[in-house]
Amino acid sequence: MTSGSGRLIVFEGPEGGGKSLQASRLADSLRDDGHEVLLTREPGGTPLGEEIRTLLLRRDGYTMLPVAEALLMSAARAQHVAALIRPALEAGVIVVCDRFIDSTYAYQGAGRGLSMRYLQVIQDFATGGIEPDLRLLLDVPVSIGLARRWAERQSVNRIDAADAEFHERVRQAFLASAAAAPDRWAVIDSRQHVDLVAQDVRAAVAGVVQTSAIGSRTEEATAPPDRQP
Ligand code: ATM
Repeated sequence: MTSGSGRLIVFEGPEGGGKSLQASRLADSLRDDGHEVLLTREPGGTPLGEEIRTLLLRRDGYTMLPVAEALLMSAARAQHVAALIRPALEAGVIVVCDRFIDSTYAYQGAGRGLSMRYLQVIQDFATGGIEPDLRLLLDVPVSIGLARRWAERQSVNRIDAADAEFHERVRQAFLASAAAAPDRWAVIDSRQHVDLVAQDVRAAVAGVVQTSAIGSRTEEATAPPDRQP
C-alpha cells in the first residue's frame, strides 16, 4: 500500500498501448471530480529524472549494459519517489504515474534477463517500499503496439528499437504479473477505441478512488422515473 492518505495509480504495459493519453484523460476526469491529482511519468518526473530519461532513451547514445539500464531507471525512480510521489501521497493527492516498478520487472527482468531477486532489492531501495494501489495494464499485441510506435518514426526510442522477441517477453511478463495478482491489476484491452479504453480505466479506478461523477451519472441513468424528485 502507499503511504499517507493519497492513492498511487500506475499505467503499465507494452509499447503502443496509449498509456500517456489515458493517464492524461484519467487525471483530467479525476480533477473534474474534485480530486487533487499529480500526473507524472517514469523514467522522468523530476528534472534529474528527465535527464536520466534522455540518457536512457536516446538512440544515438551509448552502448548500455542491462545492469546500467536497470540502475539508471531505479536512480530516476528514487529521486521521483522522494521528491514528488511520497510527499504527494502524504498530502492526500492522487498520483497518476505512467509506468513504475513493474516496468523494471518486465523490461529489465523479463526483457533483458536480469535477476528478479536483485531487481526487487533495488526497487525496495529506490522506493522505500511504496507500492501502487492499482496497476492498469493497457495490453496490446506486440505487432499492433510496435506498428503504432513506428508510425511516428521520430518518436521511436532506444528501447522501442529492440527486437520483437524482447517486446513479446515484456508483454508476457506484464500479463503473468497481472494474472498472478488480479486484485492489484486491471487488464484493459487497448485495441479498443480510446473512449472505450478510458471507460474501462475509470471503472477500474472506481475501486480505489471515490469517483463521484461516475457514481452519480450511473445513478441518474439507472434510477426509475418514480424515484426521481
Ligand atoms: P514510455 O514508452 O512509456 O515513455 O517509456 C519509456 C521506455 O522506458 C519504455 N520503452 N520502450 N520501448 C519502457 C522503458 N522503461 C524500462 O525499460 N524500465 C522502467 O523501469 C521504466 C519506468 C521504463
